[in-house]
Amino acid sequence: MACLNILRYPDPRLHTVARPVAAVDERIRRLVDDMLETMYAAEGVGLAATQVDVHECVIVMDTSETRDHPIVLVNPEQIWQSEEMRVAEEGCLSVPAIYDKVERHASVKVRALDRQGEGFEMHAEGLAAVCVQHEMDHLRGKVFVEYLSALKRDRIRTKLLKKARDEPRDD
Ligand code: GNR
Ligand code: NI
Repeated sequence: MACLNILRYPDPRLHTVARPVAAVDERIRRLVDDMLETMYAAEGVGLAATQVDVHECVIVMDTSETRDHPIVLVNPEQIWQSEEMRVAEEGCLSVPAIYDKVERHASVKVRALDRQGEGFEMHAEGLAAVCVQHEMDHLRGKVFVEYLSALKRDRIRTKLLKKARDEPRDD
């Protein structure tokens, strides 16, 4: 397994739209395992392949307290959403140290393939609902800061560009 580099906003590659996975093969299973290692190392509750510069529809999540319930979603489709909306504070591993409120569906149903290529459905609420909607946005090239005002987004962009300049990473 390997820990992968996470792209940081405003990297334009975060706006790439992911393509569906054609077959859940050894290459995809290796990607999933590397993404899980990367997510746990970064202490995130989710990670989309887009964030590690792989533009295929793959998400990993773990919203358990105990950090031992990995969920793998390949080619996820949202098949239902509650009318009820909820505002929650969000963060993103691609937008470090920035947190702000985003309104999303309170609960959703998602259909996907698992690590073995088997179909399954997941009903998510609470943090899992926030997380799966946040991750599916990444696959469409959307970062949560795009829900914020242009003023906030520009301030975040400037702050992160300055941080990247002052604290370069070798990638
Ligand atoms: O680790 C993460 N925490 C989080 C908290 C509130 C709402 C969404 C998230 S997802 C984020 C990891 C990440 O960036 N996934 O794309
Ligand atoms: Ni994110």
